[in-house]
Amino acid sequence: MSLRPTKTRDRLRIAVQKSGRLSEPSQNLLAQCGLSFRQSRDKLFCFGENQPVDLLLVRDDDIPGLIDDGVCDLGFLGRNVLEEARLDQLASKGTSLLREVRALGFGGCRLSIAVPQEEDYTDATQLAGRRIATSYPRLLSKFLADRGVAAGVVMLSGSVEIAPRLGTADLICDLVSSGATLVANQLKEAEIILKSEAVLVGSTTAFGDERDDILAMLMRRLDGVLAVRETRMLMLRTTRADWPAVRDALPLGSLPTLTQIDGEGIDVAVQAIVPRPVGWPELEAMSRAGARQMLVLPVERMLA
Ligand code: PRT
Ligand code: ZN
Repeated sequence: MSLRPTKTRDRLRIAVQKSGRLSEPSQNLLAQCGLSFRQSRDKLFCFGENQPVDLLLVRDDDIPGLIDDGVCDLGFLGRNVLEEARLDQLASKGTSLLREVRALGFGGCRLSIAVPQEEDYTDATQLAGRRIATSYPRLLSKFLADRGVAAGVVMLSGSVEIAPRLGTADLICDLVSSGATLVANQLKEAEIILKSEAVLVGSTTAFGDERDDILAMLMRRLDGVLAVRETRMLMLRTTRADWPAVRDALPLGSLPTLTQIDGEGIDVAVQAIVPRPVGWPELEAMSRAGARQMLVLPVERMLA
């Protein structure tokens, strides 16, 4: 199959990180959407077996360009890489077609400026005149410009955290998740520049061919998968007399259905779709209001 961009196509092509943090969760998400693939011998291409959706396995840094060139229609990417690429395109071309289609809820991290642990950091004015090492020069420069701070931006493509010890920079601006890497390098988080997670990236231009319907199918399924991740089914029993108090104690946003379960009409069963996990304090509040036999269940599939 040719990978050259063509004007019209009847299959959707998605760029996925070949190996790395986003590779497996991205492919799992597509599997949850009911898509199955057959991988090519060179492991660079996955042919969609049950839907007209194929995958191209690449380095994450190549994904913005592949979408921009029309080689791929969508991609799974960290918001940090997307936003850096968008700023880069805006600076070089004055425009960017890249857009965040959905936030996916995995690969969470922060792009942050870190300073030496012993530094008493109060605000961004302290960054003035210092050299900051980063792989995200556009995002860092924008942050500094927005605050009117003049600092040096030192571009490094890797091992940013050791730059202060090597003397190539004073501070760093890098991705942080647990914070362990910063601690190991005697640094601490001072400013969060961007809160990131994996996102589905696409282009602002419509396809005008079969891909529009395939994309609509994929988004319907993806939204279903993303919605049920947080959704819980809550089941409980109560009496008709207690129901008003129990209803008031239901987690915010619950959609309850009431069923009468005995001839006298005293006991009722309640089923409620709750848009997020239900914690012990909420169950205890419902119990105080008169709820019994409470069950919280995960939801496997949901189609609105
Ligand atoms: O080979 P390829 O170019 O495709 O992969 P890559 O090495 O560029 O990317 P990869 O797989 O490391 O990360 C892909 C995406 O995962 C990133 O763009 C982020 O959106 C997201 N992500 C989430 C992270 C982290 N968490 C993360 N902790 N990316 C990198 N890190 C690194 C960070 O750079 C630092 O070195 O982990 C270290 C910090 O981690 P903590 O836990 O010690 O704070
Ligand atoms: Zn990369």
